[in-house]
Amino acid sequence: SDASQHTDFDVIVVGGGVAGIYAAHILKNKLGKKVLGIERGTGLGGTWHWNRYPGVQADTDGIVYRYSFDQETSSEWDEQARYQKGAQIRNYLNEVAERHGVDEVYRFGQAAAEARYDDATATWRVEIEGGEAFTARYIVSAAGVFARPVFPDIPGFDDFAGEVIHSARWPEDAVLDDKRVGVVGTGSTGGQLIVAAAKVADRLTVFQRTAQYVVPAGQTRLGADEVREYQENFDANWAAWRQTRLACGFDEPEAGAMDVPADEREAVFERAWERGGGFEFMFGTFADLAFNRESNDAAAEFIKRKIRSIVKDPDIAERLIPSEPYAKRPASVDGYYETYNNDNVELVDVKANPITRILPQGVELADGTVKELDTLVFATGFEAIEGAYRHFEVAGRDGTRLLDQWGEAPASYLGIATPKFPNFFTLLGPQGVFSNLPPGIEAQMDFVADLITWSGENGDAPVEVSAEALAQWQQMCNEIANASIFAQVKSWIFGSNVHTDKPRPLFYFGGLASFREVLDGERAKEFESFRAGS
Ligand code: NA7
Repeated sequence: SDASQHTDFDVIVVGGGVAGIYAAHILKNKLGKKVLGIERGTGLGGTWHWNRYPGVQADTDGIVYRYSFDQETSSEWDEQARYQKGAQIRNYLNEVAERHGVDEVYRFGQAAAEARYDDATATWRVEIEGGEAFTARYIVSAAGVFARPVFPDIPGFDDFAGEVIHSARWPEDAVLDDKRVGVVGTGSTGGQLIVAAAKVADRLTVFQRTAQYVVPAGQTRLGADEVREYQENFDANWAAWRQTRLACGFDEPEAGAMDVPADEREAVFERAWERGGGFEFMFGTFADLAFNRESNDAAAEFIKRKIRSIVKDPDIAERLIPSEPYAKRPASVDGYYETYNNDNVELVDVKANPITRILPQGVELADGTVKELDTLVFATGFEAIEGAYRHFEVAGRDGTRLLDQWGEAPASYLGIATPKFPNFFTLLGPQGVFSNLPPGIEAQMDFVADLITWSGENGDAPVEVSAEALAQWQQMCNEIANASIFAQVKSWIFGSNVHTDKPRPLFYFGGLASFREVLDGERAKEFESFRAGS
């Protein structure tokens, strides 16, 4: 068909976060495509645009929490800081986009409301909120992993006299100084927020449902020589990191925790604790904490001992000690447990004593106690991945809805392609790679670019993944995920924070290096799995 002559754009990119910016860059500058970017926010940055709560920062090292295609950073980036703050990452993403002319293709403050595939012309029509519509041959949906914040279902929200805030929708003018603040949720977000809020609030009440394992982040300053070494070997460093599982920039050990004597094991954990970093503690100490229960227990026991030694009040320490295995996305926050030694901080166990309703003056608990508050913050997380499509309706061949196609077992081949959705590519769709996200995104988008080029070389043949290829991928993802200890706890990685009775593995746990091998295998077989439409 020659439908391309009638489309407004070659490609529409939905979302302007880490993934969307890279997608728009590759499509515009490498492939020379006519690109439209659609971004709901008022600026670029995605997760880093929306998350502005006090204390927000990356907990993956700055040397790897960035793109690898452009060695420059940005005016606010602190080359010597181990971790960048949220505002620094937001500034970085915006400056990278400007440097490559990517910001120019975006329309801001306009959400993609609907996308519909027309079989006859092999084109997509995307409608934005307000009704304007555009057509394109391809869609790259970089709609976000954390696009849909979730609030708990507690009655009385509207009665609260003070301010109710979700951590991912922080109002510019919100201040916690000298306020009576409540924080619900103790995940990665809650941890950062709790430490920051405790420093300024008059009183901080933490409402904890499930205690988590939190190791120190280890924010520190790199030496000038370390920074130089990193910059001089930039490409070689990245080439090596792409060959690892997590691509977090640390060495990944071969040995399991039970392969070494107890005193050595203890010493390895102690060094990792001193250095800080959640992924580094979980994946840089021993190879098998996520897969071997005995190894996992050893790490968990180590952290439990740390909690008991840091937290002065033994009752509070017991409440902070997790009863689950160490198997969520690993959290790391400097000063987390120390914060509970502060006089202005109170810990409420809402599993034992749930919040029953919100009153004008605060929060009422099951035992009748009322916690009076000026500001109530929900750091209660997100409906990961699928959530982005609750307000973006995507209809593929025969009008099939994307969320219906995914159903209760969301899966896309390589996190990229779903049967019945020709020329529609997700970045970090369900069952994409579990790794440090920027290099995972680059790997996915480089592959999508190759698919688009291949289609162009084949008379614009629609690119559609076969059901068989997806079924095999899904089976492998499920097998690996279900063998991991992560499957034994509820978290957004399994969608089980929202879909509580229906865990669904949302990631491929085989690591980035092997993920990239699968991509290369597809390239070598000339995209054999993507010819369902032909
Ligand atoms: P998470 O990791 O999903 O954490 C959400 C937290 O909120 C967690 O402690 C939850 O407890 C808690 N929560 C959720 N609902 C409730 C209710 N109804 N009552 C009490 N507590 C509740 O989200 P984050 O924003 O911290 O992190 C998301 C990702 O962003 C993170 O992993 C990084 O990749 C960056 P639960 O454990 O469910 O009992």
